[in-house]
Amino acid sequence: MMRLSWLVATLPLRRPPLPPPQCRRFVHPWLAHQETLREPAGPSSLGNLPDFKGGTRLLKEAYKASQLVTPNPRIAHAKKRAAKHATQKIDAYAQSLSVALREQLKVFRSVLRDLPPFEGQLATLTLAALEREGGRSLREVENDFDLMRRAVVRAGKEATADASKATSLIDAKERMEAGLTSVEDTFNEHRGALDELITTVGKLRRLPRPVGGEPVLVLVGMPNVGKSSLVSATSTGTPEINDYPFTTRRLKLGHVIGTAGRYQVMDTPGVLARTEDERNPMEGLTLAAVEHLPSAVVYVMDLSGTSGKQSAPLLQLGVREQVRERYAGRPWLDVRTKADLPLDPEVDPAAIPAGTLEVSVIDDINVDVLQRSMAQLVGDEG
Ligand SMILES: Nc1nc2c(ncn2[C@@H]2O[C@H](COP(=O)(O)OP(=O)(O)OP(=O)(O)O)[C@@H](O)[C@H]2O)c(=O)[nH]1
Ligand SMILES: [Mg+2]
Repeated sequence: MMRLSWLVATLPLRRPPLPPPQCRRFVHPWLAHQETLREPAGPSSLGNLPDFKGGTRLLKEAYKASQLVTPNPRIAHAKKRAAKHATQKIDAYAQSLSVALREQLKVFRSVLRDLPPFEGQLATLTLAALEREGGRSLREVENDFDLMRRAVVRAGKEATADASKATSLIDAKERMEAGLTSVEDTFNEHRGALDELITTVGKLRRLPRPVGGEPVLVLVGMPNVGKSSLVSATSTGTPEINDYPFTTRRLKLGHVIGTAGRYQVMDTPGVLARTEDERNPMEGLTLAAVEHLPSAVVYVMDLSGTSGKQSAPLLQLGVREQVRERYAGRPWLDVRTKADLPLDPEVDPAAIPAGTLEVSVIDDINVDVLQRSMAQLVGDEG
């Protein structure tokens, strides 16, 4: 009989099953509190925005719908049967287009209306920012889209009225073909409106939506102070970095998978020294992220005086006070970046907030300490 020890020795080595990944929840008191307060997941999400069908597909579907219409054998009179067939075919074609357009717009509007607070603001502010940058407002885009649908319906009605006047079988066929062409031409004439709405929907669908349940560290600071450089040095994020202000114009997410948990790092557009009601939509995005997400703030300052006039060190310290006051009690970390450069003589060292971490991504000063501090901020001792 085969001995058991021999059998065990000849079995292929099998790894013991891996323990389930440790997904420890974040524990910072404020964040934990937020977690208990968290609203149930919103009824809709930007990810639910309908995948708008393009013009070519809609035309194909309309053509198929019109092909399904057959002459009614119960109409005995051949000329009348042909005229009726022509009107019904045109009607099916135009209806297919107009119903598809109406339904797409309806779902789009209802998803936008029911977004949870952060996504709602994200959508609104992004659209407002796009408009400020020379784009058209969503209302204008929607209006054009609606005009397109109405024009298609009108063209369909005119063509069916015309087809109903057919005087012979050949005439009915000709009027039917002319009618279908007229609806198609009208659709194509306004097709830009559909394309524009599809582009807008695409932009909204691609907006960064933080993974639910994972804390977010939002980097806040004035323009050009080095926020994106820190996101890039500490997370999977690969934001654009440039030596001029307002490089970052939208929210961007990076991820960190620590030894005991995961969190997200959010890069943001710079905020300027001004009152809340003067803020533009780009700054609104930054503050909406802090406001609505289970977020901790990493306030980034460049006190070397090399970030440009708009981000003079004293202004940065002032904005810090303003933001800190607005989000009192929020987990908070002060970071002085570009620590490879000397302090601006304008800055009184005593005015630098206690506990500020000095970091340089250029000389690799304290980047590892920053990573640990960020992990601790969200409760992951990393
Ligand atoms: N000397 C030095 N320069 C740095 C450091 N970190 C960033 N910079 C430079 O500062 C400039 C701005 O960096 P960004 O990371 O784009 O700054 P930002 O705050 O994201 O800028 P905006 O997106 O425009 O608000 C770039 O030229 C960086 O190379 C640093 O530690 N030391
Ligand atoms: Mg940036």
